[in-house]
Amino acid sequence: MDRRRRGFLAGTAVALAGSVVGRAALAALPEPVIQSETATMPPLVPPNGRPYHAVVTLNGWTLPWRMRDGVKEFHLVAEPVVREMAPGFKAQLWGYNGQSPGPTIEVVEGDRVRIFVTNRLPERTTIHWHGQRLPNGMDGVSGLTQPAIAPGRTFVYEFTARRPGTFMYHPHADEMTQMAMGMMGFWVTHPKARHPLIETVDRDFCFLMNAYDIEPGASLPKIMTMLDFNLWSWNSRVFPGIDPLAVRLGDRVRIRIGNLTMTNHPIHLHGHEFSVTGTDGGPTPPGSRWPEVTVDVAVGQMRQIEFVADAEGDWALHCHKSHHTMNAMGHDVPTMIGADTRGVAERIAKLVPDYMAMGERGMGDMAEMEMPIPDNTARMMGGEGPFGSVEMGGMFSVMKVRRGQKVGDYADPGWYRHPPGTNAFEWTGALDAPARFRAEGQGAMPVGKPIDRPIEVQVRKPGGDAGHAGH
Ligand SMILES: [Cu+2]
Repeated sequence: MDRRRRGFLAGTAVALAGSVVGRAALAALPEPVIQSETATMPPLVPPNGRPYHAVVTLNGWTLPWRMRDGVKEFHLVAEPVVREMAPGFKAQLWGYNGQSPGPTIEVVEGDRVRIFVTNRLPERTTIHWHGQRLPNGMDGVSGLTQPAIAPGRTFVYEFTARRPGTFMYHPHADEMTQMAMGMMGFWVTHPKARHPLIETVDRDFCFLMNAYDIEPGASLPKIMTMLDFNLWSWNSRVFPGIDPLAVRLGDRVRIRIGNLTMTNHPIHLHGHEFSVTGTDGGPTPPGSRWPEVTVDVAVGQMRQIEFVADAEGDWALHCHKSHHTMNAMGHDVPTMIGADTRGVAERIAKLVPDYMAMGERGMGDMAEMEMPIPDNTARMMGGEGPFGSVEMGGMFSVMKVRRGQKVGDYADPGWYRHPPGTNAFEWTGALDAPARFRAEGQGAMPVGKPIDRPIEVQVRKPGGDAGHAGH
């Protein structure tokens, strides 16, 4: 953690001398802080202003600000970035300040906020501050509330963060392209004092859900894709590239989730029940809360869930759409379960080098297959756990609840050591045939005699001739 914190302050946060913005303008601009690492950074303890309990962005970071005459000044730079989406797989995306998504912005209810947005993209952009109460002219909708920010130009947004809660930011200019390329970021406004609907928590995590369509072996997303994305990511990372959520046993935990993909994601947590304590519309009143283990986050929505992490272990946290816990693959693969493909691969391999028959026992083998994949491609599924492959990809992570996790320590504690005798185990005794097989067909409803004559079936077409009616 210390290594990371030092890295955050010294090694990886690089002040950028802009060639885009003139020197006179730079004198008034806060230096943009650029992040080059994909590791989850520790919470940014506010150095000034009203104190708050900072969030932790999964595989992300919070943007430092400059306090100037009581105004919190941030500088976002929209630019092409290289994002490592998983070890061994880098994508060419667009983002902010060196990463996609951009840095999380954290402010306090009532803060005056000034955000400089410099456009280093090859095309125009804006930023919309999703969910904020602000003057209409600061809403960031290209053409509607402002002219678009041309390449090379810097715009200033300024407003008071009026409402505490969970928000995000994203372009509102050529949205289809710019969001498909990864332009988005998280925004948290902390309450300025004790709030009747906002509890103090021990750990406060956040991430945005995004999706990309990148051919195996390629690195640039296809921006015309409407629905058939092949990479389902949290903060532009796919499992096993998503960091675990390290938690101390007994912690009250909040997880804030925003959805900027083109479909809904039912997010499921193992081992605990949570309630939805807020949306991008604000905190939910206690009377509206009920226990859940899965929360569906629709397109353009945000949800914050809360619970007490009272069960030690490694608990999966994932999207419940099973195709969203897989990485890029060919979609045109026929189902081969039960098919005997022995010999087929050898014959096809003579025509197609590197061909491999896929999944005759299900697709689980894919996780372990040492089949050749193109360079710069995340495996379809994998992730080595303590008992073998986790056989997951995409929107999957692990919440690691540990008695010994220190307050404020977000480092991965390693795999859970299960107390002896508490793991599922293999049965090694005798296996009698299950009783239900013997009972089948002999109960209160006998099968009856087999039908020994052909059955004639005729179909009546709607609106067809009644004379052809069958029976
Ligand atoms: Cu999903």
